[in-house]
Amino acid sequence: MQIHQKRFLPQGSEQSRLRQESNRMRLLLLLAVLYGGVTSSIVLQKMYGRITSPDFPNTYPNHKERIWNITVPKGYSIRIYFTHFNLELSYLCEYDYVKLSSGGKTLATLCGKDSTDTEEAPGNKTYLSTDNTLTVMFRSDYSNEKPFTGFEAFYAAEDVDECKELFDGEPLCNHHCHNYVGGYYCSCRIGYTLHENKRTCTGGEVSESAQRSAPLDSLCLQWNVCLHTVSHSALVRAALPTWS
Ligand SMILES: [Ca+2]
Ligand SMILES: [Ca+2]
Repeated sequence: MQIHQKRFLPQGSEQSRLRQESNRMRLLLLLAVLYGGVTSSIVLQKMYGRITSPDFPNTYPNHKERIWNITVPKGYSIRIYFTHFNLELSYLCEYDYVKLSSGGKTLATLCGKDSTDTEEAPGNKTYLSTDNTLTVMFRSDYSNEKPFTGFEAFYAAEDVDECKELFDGEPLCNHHCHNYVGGYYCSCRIGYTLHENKRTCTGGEVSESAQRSAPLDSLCLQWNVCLHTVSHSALVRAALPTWS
C-alpha cells in the first residue's frame, strides 16, 4: 500500500525526483559501459615516449577511439614525428584519422599513407605543440576495405626559446634576454633595474663611477662577451675551499 502511494506521488515530490535521478544515473552508467569498450584515454607526463595505434604492428581494429594527453613542464613544447603511418584513406580523413591538437587548436588531421591534394599524411614532417600539452587522437570507423597497420610515433619535450617570442607584440625582455633549457631570464643594461615583473627595466644612465662599482655580473651582462667568464669564475669560486 505504501509503495502504491509512492508511485502516485506528484511529479515535483522528493521521491519522484530521486527516482528520476536514479534512472538518469543508470543511463549514464550504461553509456559509460558502452563507450568504454571503444574509447580509451591515456595520460602521459614523461619528457619523451612512443605511442602506437591499437594492436600495432598488426592491423588496427574497427570502431576504436584512443586519446593520448601528453603534458610536459611549462617552458617546454612537444615535438612529435611518425616512423610508421598507414591508415585508411578517405576524403578529408573523415573515416579513420589521427588528429593532433594543442592549446585548443588542431595542428593536423592525418590519414592515408601519403599526402594528397586534400588529405595529409605525416611523411617525414614533425609537428610542434603550441604550448606544453599535446593531444593525439586516433579514431577508426566501422570498416576497412583492406587491412591497415596504423601508426607508430615518438615525441619529446623541446625547450621553448622564449627570447624569440613576442608578448603583446613586444620582446619578452626589455633589454637582454637569456634563454636556457626549461626557462629564460631577463637582465638590464647598467644603471637600470629589473622591474618586479622580471621583464622590463626601469631607471636610466648612471655615472662612470657607478659603473665602476657595479657588480661584476652586471657589467659582464652588459658586455655579452663576459657571460662565459662570469660562469667560469663563479664555478671556480664555488669550487674553492672556504677558510675560516
Ligand atoms: Ca576504417
Ligand atoms: Ca627556454
